[in-house]
Amino acid sequence: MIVGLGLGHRARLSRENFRFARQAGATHIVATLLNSSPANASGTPSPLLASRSRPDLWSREALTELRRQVESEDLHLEAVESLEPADLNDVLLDGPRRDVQIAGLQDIVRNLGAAGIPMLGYQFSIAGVWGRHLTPVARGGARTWTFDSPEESPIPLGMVWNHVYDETLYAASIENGATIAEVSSDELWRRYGEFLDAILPLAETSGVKLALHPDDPPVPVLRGTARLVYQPGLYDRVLALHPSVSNCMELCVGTLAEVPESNIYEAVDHLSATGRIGYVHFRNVNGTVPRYSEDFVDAGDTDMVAILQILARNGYGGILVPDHTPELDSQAPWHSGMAYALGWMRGALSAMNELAF
Ligand SMILES: [Mn+2]
Repeated sequence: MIVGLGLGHRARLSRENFRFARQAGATHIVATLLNSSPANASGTPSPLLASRSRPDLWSREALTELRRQVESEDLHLEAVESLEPADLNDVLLDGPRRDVQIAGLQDIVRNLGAAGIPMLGYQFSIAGVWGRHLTPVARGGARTWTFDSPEESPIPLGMVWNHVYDETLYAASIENGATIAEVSSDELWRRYGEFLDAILPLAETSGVKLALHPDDPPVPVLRGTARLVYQPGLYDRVLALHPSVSNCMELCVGTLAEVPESNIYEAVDHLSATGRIGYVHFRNVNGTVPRYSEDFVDAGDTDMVAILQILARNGYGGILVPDHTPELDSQAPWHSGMAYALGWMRGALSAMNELAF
């Protein structure tokens, strides 16, 4: 298996961070173009991120330049992760610009292929990642993301995830109390199936794999909207929707371990046996829905060595990235947390004779 580093928002795509990744032993990068802000000082993620379509960031030229920058530091650009909410809000909500946005997403996939980037990690989620707080509850008081089922409110108009894609609509909605309609599970799966039908044939001819992240937090309904993959078995339904070899999973071990009354080892065994893992988010967690906290790779409920052994037994030879990790008290909290996770992963894989590169 191969150890990579995810650079989880646009501001992290810097030469310094590429060099940091290489020095910490990563050989591959998963890059995010999305401008999602980390938590503010109180530990609460900024609730109102503006999202606007940025075709300039997703052009063939820009993606090629990103790959060139990554490769100039002796790294490979394995995937780009997370679509801009403003690029698919009407695909998620079945809104008036749905067909225009599908065409835009087809352009993105085409451009990734032309730029030699083999994977797109994505989520198909209306409420998105929501309700977590940075809390000092990991080992030694390290700050980490926690979830404790906060009270849910419906989503205002002009918003998907915690991103506002239409400020006028959003402002009016806050004024008059209007919210998006409830979305049933059947309806969400219908929209998702149409999305896959429109994108996957092109992805396959472009040499790009689409890797779906599970819904985090993994609950059936959040803020009045159904969730797609909130149990490991629902990936079977995703794979059954379309037979394309480009229809893959972004296997987030942490998210799947948050699922109550589910066995993470059986889940990883079953899913890795399909051969359809695009790449792995290698993350540990304490607890399950309705209350959990993310933890160090060697400190949560999951035996991550056992996870590696299952992946190895099923022939998985792809990329593992740390996803998130608790932050270490230091002048570089994010970097030190990541360096710790990367070192642990390389050590475990080396001991198993499973470390590639
Ligand atoms: Mn993840």
